[in-house]
Amino acid sequence: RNSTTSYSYTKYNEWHKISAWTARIAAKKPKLISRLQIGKTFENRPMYVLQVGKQKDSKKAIFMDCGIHAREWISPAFCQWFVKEAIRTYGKDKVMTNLLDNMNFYILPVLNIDGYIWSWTSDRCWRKNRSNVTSNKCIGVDLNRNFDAAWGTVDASKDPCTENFCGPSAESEPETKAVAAFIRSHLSSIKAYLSIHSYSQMILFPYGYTLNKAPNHDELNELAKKASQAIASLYGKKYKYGTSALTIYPSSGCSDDWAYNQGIKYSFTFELRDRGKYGFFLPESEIKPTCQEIMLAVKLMASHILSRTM
Ligand code: 0X9
Ligand code: ZN
Repeated sequence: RNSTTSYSYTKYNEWHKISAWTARIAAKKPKLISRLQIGKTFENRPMYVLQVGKQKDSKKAIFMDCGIHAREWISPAFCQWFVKEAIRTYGKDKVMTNLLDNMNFYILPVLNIDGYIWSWTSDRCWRKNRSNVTSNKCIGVDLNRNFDAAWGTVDASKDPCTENFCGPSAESEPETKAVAAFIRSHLSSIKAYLSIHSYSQMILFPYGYTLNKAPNHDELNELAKKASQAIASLYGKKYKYGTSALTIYPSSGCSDDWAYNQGIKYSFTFELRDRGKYGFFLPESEIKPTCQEIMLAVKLMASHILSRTM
């Protein structure tokens, strides 16, 4: 993999190519896409969200974060795929046309940009951001432990040298703060929060930090089940579904639980392919089928959410 490789939806793209792509696609489809800057990373890089939808001031929206964990490269690949497919099928596919006519998608293609770059240049297995305010000896906060949802409790470490270091305080990290501030300022429109990760093939919903059931547990479970069936209908891949705490493991400070507690009633985490054969090093040949199957799930969920929040 070298710097002469050009941008492709079926390859893993370096950050500078994804960044250029956000500008290019917004310029190419100004009626459907706007690029917003929601903040800056620890290393001062601008964080971009693509707003995708026909009406710029839509009353309904879905927020999707990709790349909160640096090494989960299939996640940013899916956010890029989603935007491409949305504009490609708008006006052709009934479901997508209805979605984009009636709601906005806020797509954050890479939440943890500094970490993503580090995973390309220095350590392919890097998970956290690159913040070093708390320690000279160890770098990085796990941004999916840094949200203000039972912060610093289950599966969160106060030791900066661990993979699940939750930071000195909730929202201590500029990346977390930028996302949380954006969500807070769009709470009247955002109906759903999707957080895209890998790997293990799961569809998770609140809570992660407690075994208690969420108030609308049954609806979330039913929607996750239908999404899982939609995924399996394409290539037969099995995605488990259930609450985070019971299905993957209990953990605190995650973006999905925080968003849910802000009143966003539809909050899901997707763990994409595979189940461990390649793990984070999913071959590029699996980008397309993975994105295709997850696209079905996201469209199904979005349609349900649109009809239920009319
Ligand atoms: O541990 C995580 O942050 C996620 N898994 S990963 O292997 N991609 O790191 C799962 C988060 C699930 N959501 C909650 N626990 N709230
Ligand atoms: Zn992850």
